[in-house]
Amino acid sequence: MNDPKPDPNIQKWRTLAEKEVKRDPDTLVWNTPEGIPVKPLYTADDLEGATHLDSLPGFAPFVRGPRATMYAGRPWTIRQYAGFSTAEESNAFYRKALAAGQQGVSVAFDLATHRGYDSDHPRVVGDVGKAGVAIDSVEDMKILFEGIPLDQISVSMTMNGAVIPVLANFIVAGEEQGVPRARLSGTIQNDILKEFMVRNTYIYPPEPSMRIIADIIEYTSKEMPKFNSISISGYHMQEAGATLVQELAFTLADGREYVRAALKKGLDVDEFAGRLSFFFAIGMNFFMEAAKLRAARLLWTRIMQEFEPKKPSSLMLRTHCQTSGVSLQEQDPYNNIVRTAFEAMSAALGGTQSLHTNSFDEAIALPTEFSARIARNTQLILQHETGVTRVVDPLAGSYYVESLTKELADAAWKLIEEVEAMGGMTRAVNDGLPKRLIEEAATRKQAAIDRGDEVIVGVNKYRLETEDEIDILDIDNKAVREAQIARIERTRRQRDPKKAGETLDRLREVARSGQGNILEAAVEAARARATLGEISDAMRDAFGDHSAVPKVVSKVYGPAYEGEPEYENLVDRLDQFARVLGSAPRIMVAKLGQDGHDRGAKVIASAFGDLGFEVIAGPLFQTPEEAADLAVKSKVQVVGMSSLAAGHKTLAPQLVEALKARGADEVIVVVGGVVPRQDYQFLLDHGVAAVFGPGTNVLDAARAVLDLMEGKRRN
Ligand code: 3CP
Repeated sequence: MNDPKPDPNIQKWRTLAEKEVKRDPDTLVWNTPEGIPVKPLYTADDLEGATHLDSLPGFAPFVRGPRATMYAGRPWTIRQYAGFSTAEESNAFYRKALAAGQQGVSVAFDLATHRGYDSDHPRVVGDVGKAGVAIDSVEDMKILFEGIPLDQISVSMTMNGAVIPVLANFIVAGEEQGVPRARLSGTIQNDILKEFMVRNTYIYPPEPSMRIIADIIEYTSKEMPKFNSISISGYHMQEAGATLVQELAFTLADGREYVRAALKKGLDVDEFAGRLSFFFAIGMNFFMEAAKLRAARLLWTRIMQEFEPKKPSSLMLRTHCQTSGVSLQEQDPYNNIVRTAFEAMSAALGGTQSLHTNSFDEAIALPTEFSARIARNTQLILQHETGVTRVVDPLAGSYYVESLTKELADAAWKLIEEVEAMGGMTRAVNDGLPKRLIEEAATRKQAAIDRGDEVIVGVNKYRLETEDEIDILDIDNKAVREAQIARIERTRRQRDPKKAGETLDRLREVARSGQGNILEAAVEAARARATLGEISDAMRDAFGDHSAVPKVVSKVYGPAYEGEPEYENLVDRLDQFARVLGSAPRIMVAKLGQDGHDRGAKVIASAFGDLGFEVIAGPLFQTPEEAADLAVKSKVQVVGMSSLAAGHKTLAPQLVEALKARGADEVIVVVGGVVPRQDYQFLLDHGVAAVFGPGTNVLDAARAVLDLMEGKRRN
């Protein structure tokens, strides 16, 4: 052996590096959106001060994974999130997927169900069956799981607003399938704080919402020992634009808040802590995402130690992950298969317990059978062909990844302490701090993409001249709605109305008085065939509805563009047009229907405001008529409707008609968001002036809106 002796002299490396790139190697440092400088080289020196290094998997602080053998003993669960319009269709999809290798079920509900409305409610005409399955009562829930043995297959349900009726329906459906609740396994999302921050499918105000969560934790810890009572989610924060540090910090701070709420109910920490679970997004920053999961486990142990649990499992963070939805692009969509595969690998290297891989067409519509198969196979190939499951935590000991783990943990801890100083997450959410920080990060990211600082292949670089059309799934929501209404009517006809009424009265009383368990009362109502809407309304009577005042951040997009001629020219043009008009051009950004995904709307509102528009941010969940009223009252020239949940073909024409009916034909309607190209002509034929699909550069959109306004003024 005469290998040269390693020489770790970093100064020598710097000299050589400088010679190679002909500039100071410090210029190669990449400042990530997290504020973490990523250097071109990491060495043992970077591990100084890291206290987490020598732990073993299965032992606190679980940096290397919650189980001793991890995937060598049992690979992560392949759990694809899906729901298609009706219970029948979704059931058929789950059964096929399970037969083809999927290992757990994960239900996506439609937005009407999320917000506690039955399918026959007039506010949800455009939403029923669109972005998931419509569930109105136990009858739907039973069909959803027909032939799926609920004592063997674990079921995850993404539900937060209408969490009580959905869980109650699930419990009763299990019972009527012959599976007592003690044998039901799975997870309910049940994470309301992030709804107030980013996802917006809340129903009730924060305080009663927190009580609902505590009641669910209490009920499941006593009655359903195999069921995870909550899935504390950072996923939606990253989707809304959060940095990984923000995602990490706010999620863990949310978790701490839920623990406190359960303790306040008088529960012992060891009764419920082992059944708290987490949910993170995995984006394209490959190593940092894997490090994030390691840091999350470290910090959760640190947080849980405060509560002095006796069981080691109470300190253990177990998580589901989903590959990033926002990283998917409409342009050149097959690239999304590659993106998802890298993200899935990163989740596996980070040690996730369960994983959803997105389908390549999900930037545009619900997955087709074809795209869903590729997404599932991405995980099967990872598990069976790549060998990543053979070794626990293979990234351990990497100077870079260990250093990232520490840096992420330190930065997130700082933010967690900031939240703590404010009095905890409920207070911070009420104050609006997390929402504001996330929206600023989202706007900054959009500016970086629009400027081309952040490259997205096929979108702002290497763009195709012509795009092939891909087959997408289009849902006839009228037929779904009619079928659902027929079933609700049948259920109401066949039930004992006295019994249904009495159980609802009892639920209302439990909600109002603060005495008793809400879920327990709702199970009785579900058993008596009270519908999801009726159960939600009984609680609405007691708690009221939450409505948020929309706020828009400013001076983030503009400063990122300062001095760029493209930006300055547009500002000048708008300024000149404002002089012609006698005031700044006015645009209303409208969110219609039950779709609460407002990142796009907020970023547009913020950027347009910086450019010189006067922006009216419409509240969430408006009907087309309500939006038209506000547009007329606010004397806007343009309404920009943002649609991310496939309601555009119903809601945009209704908005155009509602404006006409108010004599406001001159108001220009544009639509932005997740709109498949196949739908553009339909919208244009129905009075929409322009459509801005996914990946639209914000400056291009602003220029187009200005062109439309100038054109209108000339005619
Ligand atoms: C695991 N087990 C093992 C090993 N690993 N046993 C021996 N050796 C091993 N190496 C055991 C576990 O202890 C457990 O048993 C069982 O195997 C299952 O493992 P698990 O790790 O608990 O996995 P799973 O049941 O899949 O649960 C994963 C978590 C759960 C805990 C994360 O909460 C979950 O499934 N979450 C999914 C959430 C989800 O799908 N959300 C969808 C969001 P015991 O239970 O007996 O201990 S979709 C939202 C999309 C965006 C939107 O909102 O619109």
